[in-house]
Amino acid sequence: MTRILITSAIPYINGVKHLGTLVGSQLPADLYARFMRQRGAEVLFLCATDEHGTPAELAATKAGLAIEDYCTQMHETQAELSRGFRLSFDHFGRSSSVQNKRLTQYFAGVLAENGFIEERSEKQVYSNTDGRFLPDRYIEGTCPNCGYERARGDQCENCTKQLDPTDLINPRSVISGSTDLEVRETKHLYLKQSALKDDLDAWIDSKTDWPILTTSIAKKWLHDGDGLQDRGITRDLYWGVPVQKGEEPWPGMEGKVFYVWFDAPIEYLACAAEWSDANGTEDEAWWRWWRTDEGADDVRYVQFMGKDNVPFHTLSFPATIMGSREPWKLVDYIKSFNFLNYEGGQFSTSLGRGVFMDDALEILPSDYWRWWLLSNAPETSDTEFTWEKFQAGVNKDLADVLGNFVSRITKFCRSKFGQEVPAGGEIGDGGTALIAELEGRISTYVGHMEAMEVRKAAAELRAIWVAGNEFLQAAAPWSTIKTDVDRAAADTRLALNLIRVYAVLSAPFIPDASAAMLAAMRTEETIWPGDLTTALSRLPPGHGFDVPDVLFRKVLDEEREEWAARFAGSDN
Ligand code: B3M
Ligand code: ZN
Repeated sequence: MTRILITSAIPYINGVKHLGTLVGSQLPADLYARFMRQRGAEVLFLCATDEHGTPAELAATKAGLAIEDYCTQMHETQAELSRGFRLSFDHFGRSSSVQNKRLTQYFAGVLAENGFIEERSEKQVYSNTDGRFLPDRYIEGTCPNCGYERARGDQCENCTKQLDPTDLINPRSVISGSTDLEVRETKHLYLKQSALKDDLDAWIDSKTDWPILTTSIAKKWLHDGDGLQDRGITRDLYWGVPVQKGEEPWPGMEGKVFYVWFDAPIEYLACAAEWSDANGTEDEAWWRWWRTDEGADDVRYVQFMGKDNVPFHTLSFPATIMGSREPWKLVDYIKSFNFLNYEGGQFSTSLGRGVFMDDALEILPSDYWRWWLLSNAPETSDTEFTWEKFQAGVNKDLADVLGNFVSRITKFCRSKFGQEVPAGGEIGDGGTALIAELEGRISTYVGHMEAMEVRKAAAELRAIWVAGNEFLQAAAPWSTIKTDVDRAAADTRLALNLIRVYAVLSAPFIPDASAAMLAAMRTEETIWPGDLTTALSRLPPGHGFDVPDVLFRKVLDEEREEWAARFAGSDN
């Protein structure tokens, strides 16, 4: 059986995520996981909260909570929202787990043994006003690469360049805003990524099937400018994985922790360990997903992430894995996404601009969001959420096409034949043509889903729904019933069966509606339709059904206006 390991970038713990983050990793990862499970693959789908680093500390301080308590609360909040969006993780872990601590310290130890870690005395920004060092996000300034004025100490959000705090022009403290900063000497560990450059280069070159978005970002940081830089992997912070060499102390590194981007990807492994521990399996059972000498050589490992995370997943994390010189699995495919913008600008947490996961579920059920976001996923370029586009997409695709099909045929059958699949007649020319069209479309759909071409898959699924509507419109059993009852019965039977097939095909996109359709058809038969003629006769004459409640309601103009005003943010 095909085995697929799927990870979504792990969201920072600091606060509820907006829809852009959701569609950039967790949601498409879920789509793929659900689809692959349906196709009979053995899937392990992992995600977690990214709990270390300065964003977490800053948010906890703002919330007036101890960092440990803040993380526990926010993890539960994010887990609840994931359930709300029906994200089907096999495990939703925490990068602050003991498993991650152990593995992070373990990798640091092996990397050091192999000569890939170097101690360097370096200059760090120290804030006299705040009485502390200002690593990463504790400092902001102008990006030396692109001139963006709000670049953070660890990365420029605008051009994705990885930075060190001392690179920033006109730096200021995020805690106090102070510019009374000085550069002081402190000791840190560096991962010698440059020593692995040739390995990384050859590895990326071998990935000819990766999306251009992924490889172009990787190659840019490998070859542009000064090429691949060694990275500082420790910080002067309280919260994080304490620096140790495996289980041994690391002289000179007391009181320091690993940099969040060192331990966060290791959580992908740790999450598998957490999952396995939670299921009470043997200690190293998860190795069959992660160690190529323990069976993981036939696992296909796919990662999902936004483009700003690509450098860390194509360079830094693979450097950690390669530098261990141990048979841990490297990723096989990286599906990356551009950004989703909001009404002509960016989503903004600080300004409350845009729709966040909790708001979204408060105003509409998750399938509405899942469908719109996935069918508009920012694959080839940045895309934009606007309330008008959202309203149009939901109303047309979900209410007018799919919802209308289901309601029309079930209501018609109830009124003319009763609440059972009618007997009589045989598939006619219209039905035969429909089956031929659907066979082609379903195989195209499968191709797009396997290739993780999310928008194309959504467009094909929509076309599959449209074909059903068109068949029904042309067959018009409400007319033929007057002259040819068998014709009307056979066409109605086909259309009722199509509801079940639609439920199966659509489940990865809209799992709740899919379940409602199956329930209405009083069936649990969810096997992927092979031969379509057979699949479309699974509900035989006499099989009872219910007319479902409205599957999808329309978004009204007043609602659209109200929501647009409500989520415009404090600067508007
Ligand atoms: N938490 C960044 C982000 O959420 C980071 C991803 C880590 S993936 C190992 O965009
Ligand atoms: Zn920049």
